[in-house]
Amino acid sequence: MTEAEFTSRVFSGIQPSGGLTLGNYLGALKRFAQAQDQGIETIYCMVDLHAITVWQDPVKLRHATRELCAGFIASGVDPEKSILFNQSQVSEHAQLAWIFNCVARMGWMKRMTQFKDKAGKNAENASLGLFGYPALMAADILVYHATHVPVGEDQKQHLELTRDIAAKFNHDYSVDFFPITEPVIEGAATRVMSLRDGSKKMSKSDPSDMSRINLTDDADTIAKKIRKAKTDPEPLPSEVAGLEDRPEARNLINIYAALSDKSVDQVMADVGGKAFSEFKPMLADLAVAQMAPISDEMSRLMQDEAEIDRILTVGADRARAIAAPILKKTYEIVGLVGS
Ligand code: AQP
Repeated sequence: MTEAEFTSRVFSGIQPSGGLTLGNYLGALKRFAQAQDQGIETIYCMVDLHAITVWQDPVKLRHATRELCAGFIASGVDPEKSILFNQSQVSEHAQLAWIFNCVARMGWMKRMTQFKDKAGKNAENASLGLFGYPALMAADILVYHATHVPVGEDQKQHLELTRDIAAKFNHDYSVDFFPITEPVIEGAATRVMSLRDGSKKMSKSDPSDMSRINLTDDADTIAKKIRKAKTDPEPLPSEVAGLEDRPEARNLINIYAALSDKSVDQVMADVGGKAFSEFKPMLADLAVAQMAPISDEMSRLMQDEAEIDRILTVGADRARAIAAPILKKTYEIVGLVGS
């Protein structure tokens, strides 16, 4: 089998490790819905096994998984058109991850910046799961022979590792079995930054709630967070080049561009030279107009948890139908008896 024979298939996932942020929406969810609407086969996963690589309260994890499912649907992912499920219901992910634990090298894992960031100074005390996170992520993708993975910029290194694992497996076993996956990191908001610090990624686990816009924030909260977002004293520059070395201004412009589906150049043509006191209310209005309907729809969907669970189970059955034969073939290639 050559690479060209793999049909286009999109896979991506999000951790139910807290509430969804504007970063998750612009960097991932919005683009997931766009890929689905282009008619490509799309598989989207709530990666709960990834979430537990750091401590999760069980009650909160269950809630966050269902809320994440509501977030996917409210952002335009249709469970009829896409396959939508939670990772732990399809055991093939964890089974293939074990094979990849035996393919990936310790040295590769040690280079992962996300591990270093999340483990912090006390790496000896981090879970083994956090260290092996990228092997599970490679399994998530490759158990479907996915060819394209839309993600934010922060996942680039993990996707390079996915390619390395696929290539090493194919090489070690002299097969052309796993595709060399393409990361799809596109658009103005591949890295939405914290509203309090333009050098830090907007993240659902940041201790400061003012650093992020949550998909569940109401209109007043969104407007307040944008009004209070850190900026510098200068007005916006008149050209894109003037945004260099102004990370907070750049971030707000990127968010505006992504929300309005315009390029950064187009946005600068519209708002260049304005004071932040004029620009921030424009951005707040735009954010509220886009986010409020999503937040309302999430609340509506969360009123029927049984229906969310049903959607996840149906999605898991559909996912397993693709994953099981690929895992079986992997076991055969590896030489495991009984497969
Ligand atoms: N700030 C961001 N800008 C653009 N894209 C982002 N993504 C996350 N934050 C941003 C993208 O969202 C998808 C799912 O991410 P995840 O939940 O699996 O993990 P993460 O990247 O670690 O996100 P968080 O919010 O920072 O979670 P925590 O705080 O739990 O670690 C990915 O495609 C990611 O690129």
